[in-house]
Amino acid sequence: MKQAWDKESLCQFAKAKLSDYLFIVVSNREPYIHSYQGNEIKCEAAVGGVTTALEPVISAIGGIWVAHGSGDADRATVDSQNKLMVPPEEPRYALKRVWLTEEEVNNYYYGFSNQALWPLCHAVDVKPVFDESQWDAYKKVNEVFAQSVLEEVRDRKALVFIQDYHLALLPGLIKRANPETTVAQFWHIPWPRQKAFQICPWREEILNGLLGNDLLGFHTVRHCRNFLTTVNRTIAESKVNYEKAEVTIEGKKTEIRPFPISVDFEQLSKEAQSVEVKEEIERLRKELNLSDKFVGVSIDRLDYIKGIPRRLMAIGHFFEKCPEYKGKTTFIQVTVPSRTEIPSYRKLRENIDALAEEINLRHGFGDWKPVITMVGPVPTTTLVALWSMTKLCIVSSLHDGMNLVAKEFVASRYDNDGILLLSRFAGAAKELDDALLINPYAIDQLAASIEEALEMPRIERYKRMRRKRSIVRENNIYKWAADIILELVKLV
Ligand code: ADQ
Repeated sequence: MKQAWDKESLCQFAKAKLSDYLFIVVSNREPYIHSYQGNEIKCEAAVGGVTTALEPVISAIGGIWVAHGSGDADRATVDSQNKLMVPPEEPRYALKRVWLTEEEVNNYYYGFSNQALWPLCHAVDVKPVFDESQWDAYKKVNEVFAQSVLEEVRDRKALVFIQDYHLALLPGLIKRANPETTVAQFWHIPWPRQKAFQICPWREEILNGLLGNDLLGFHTVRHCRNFLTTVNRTIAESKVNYEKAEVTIEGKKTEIRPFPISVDFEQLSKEAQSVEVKEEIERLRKELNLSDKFVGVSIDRLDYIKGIPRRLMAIGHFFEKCPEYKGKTTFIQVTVPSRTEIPSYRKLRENIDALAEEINLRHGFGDWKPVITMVGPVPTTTLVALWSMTKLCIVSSLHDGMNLVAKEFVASRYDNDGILLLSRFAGAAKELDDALLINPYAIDQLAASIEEALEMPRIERYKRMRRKRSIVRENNIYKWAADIILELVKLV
């Protein structure tokens, strides 16, 4: 078996390749957030793919992570340059905070980023809102980030690695001010088809911002191609080379590459075998009154791209079509609320609650509920317990850049059992084609796939899960970071 990348090998590799450079990571969200709890200050670490992959790198070589300081005690914990050393238990790199007013956050984050760019990049029911003052705030905030980065770079050899769609103008701003700096960005959401992107009134500014990058990464080849076509048809002076996947404007080149993000496979697989997870499974079975019932699980950030209402409708159809499963199968839907300031997100929550209630009223009896909903952030032990105890995990996004839940579920199943129902429209479907691939819009077909999953012979389940596990084991989160570094060092 090929040796997979791990934290240790990634750190060694980063040290060997990047030590001569000032390494700067930029993201909207900070890796550590400080908040008051009474008179005490509490520090919380952000969990997620990006911190898992980039914190070992930046800790190994040192550097600066620039992010929006959003905690109420963030200002109280930085020095006069808005910096503090982190991780708190073993300080290795500087977190530099950028300050934004409440109005800027409303217009740049909840506004342009999440009501214009987010729906623009996802082919879903919600359409983008293009508001001039939100766009102005987006430009201003990108400039604030640029200034913070440029203060650090000055005349040093620097590599700047930007995260996501909140900062589309930042690469252009850095490159124009300091052409010697190497700039890369990873776009965590899909890039839409050219025709869909054309409705954006500021499409040229956004593309020119992104073309400030030397390297621009997406999850899939399809997103890369969509981006190349969008540039080709929008920016008259661009030269697009599809074969090499690069764009040139006035001699400045941007490479476009797929880097499918992933999870810490070994860590999740190990955690799934822990005593804590076994105890958590027992607790959940007792508390949720599951005894030996088949369990289906879905875990999502509460977002309209995740296709939760249609999934619940399919579960309702499934019980109508297969009444023999009544009393024997329970679906657990875990959602963590997000962007609750945006009306479409609030409405979604109400819609989900009403659908779950309706299914329970229609099909439930005695103390058996067909659907159990859990709302709020849940500890990893509970998530891993849910993935470990379930017969099937349903990921039915209408459109999703990657979807980490699909890979987390696979990583948790060290027993090689369990079935993944995975939307064809999630980036993860490209790698995990041994899942039962579904069309999340076809509610009857999704109901039929649930039945197929529950009836699937054990040997077939094992075969499919083993293949998926070998893919996620190899293409893990450390490989994601190593592949980006490898590409970056070719450019410097
Ligand atoms: P998201 O849209 O947030 O990410 P996803 O990739 O599914 O989507 O990641 C969500 C993360 O939140 C997972 O790690 C999951 O375990 C966690 N989570 C979900 N519910 C939770 C709960 N109740 N409690 C605690 N944790 C919970 C965006 C893109 C994706 C892309 C990622 C990474 O939309 O397509 O995969 O970035 O690039």
